[in-house]
Amino acid sequence: MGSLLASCVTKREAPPANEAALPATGPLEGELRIFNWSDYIAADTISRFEKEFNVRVIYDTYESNEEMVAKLVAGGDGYDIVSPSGYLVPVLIEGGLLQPLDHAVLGNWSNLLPLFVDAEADRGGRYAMPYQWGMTGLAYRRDLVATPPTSWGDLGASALRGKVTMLDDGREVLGAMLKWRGHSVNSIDRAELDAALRDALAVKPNLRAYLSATVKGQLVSGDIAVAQLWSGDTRQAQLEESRIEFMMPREGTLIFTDYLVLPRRAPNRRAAHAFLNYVLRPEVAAEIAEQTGYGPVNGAAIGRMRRPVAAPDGDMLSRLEFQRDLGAATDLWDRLWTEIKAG
Ligand code: N2P
Repeated sequence: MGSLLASCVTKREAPPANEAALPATGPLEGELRIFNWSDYIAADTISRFEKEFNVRVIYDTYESNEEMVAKLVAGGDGYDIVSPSGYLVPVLIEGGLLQPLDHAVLGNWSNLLPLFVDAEADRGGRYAMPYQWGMTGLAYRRDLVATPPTSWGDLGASALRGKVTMLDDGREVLGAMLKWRGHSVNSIDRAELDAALRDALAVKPNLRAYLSATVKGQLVSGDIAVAQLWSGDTRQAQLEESRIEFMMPREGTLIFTDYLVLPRRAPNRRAAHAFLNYVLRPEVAAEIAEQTGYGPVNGAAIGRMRRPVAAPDGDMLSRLEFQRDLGAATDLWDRLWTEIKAG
């Protein structure tokens, strides 16, 4: 992804002719193509939208930002909505890969918590609508570990050999190894990154695989005892197996907000806006957050949830770090991740 992104940003495709949002008013197109993270929507969100708005939705999923960006940069898939993490939003905007939002048709926007609207990914939401937030930590089966994990270093514990996974995501794997040694998840320091590479390669023989959302089934079956995993996906797994726990390693971890954006060439601009405004409804947002286990960014949704994820408090917050764009170091990270996967 690094080189793809870097080249598209350097080439700097001309931004859309009219930098102000083109109007998204008028009759909806009959089709909408959505590309979202897997297990990141409620069971009925799409079918209810299709019925109410008379739009046919094609819904595809991915497992990492890299996978999504590769498709976006290749330009061939005609998606109307994709869901990048916050650190990618400025890169996609800079690269001219997004179209601005038309706030005139996003009447439910004010339901969003100001904290998320004012986030540095895209202050005020010119291009990106906050969708959900979450954290990365360790999901583990309390019945399958002798002592609960406390540190990122526990992924390498020999007692767990073959019963451990890490996310299939370079930012996550290198980020965790950096945190383990007390560094930033956004480090661009060569020595710190070389150490993170060595640590990742040292932990690798202990791993069953690099796996993302799909690891849930293996935690439930007990094939995997400890997994680096996102908070919401862990909550989904906990509904099936109550012996699954989630913990934040003592060295700290990353917190993310994911956004909904319209790729520059999104063919169904009006239907895409209708979907965004639909997701901004309190009851729709509440259902999505409830069923996926992630944090709601929609203030009006919180009161409608049975079990809303609480915003991190002071002590937790001090150990959380948002991912940032790595700029020119993206290529280096990309090379290190390739080396880890191959090693
Ligand atoms: C969805 C996980 C998305 C969170 N299963 C990672 N940004």
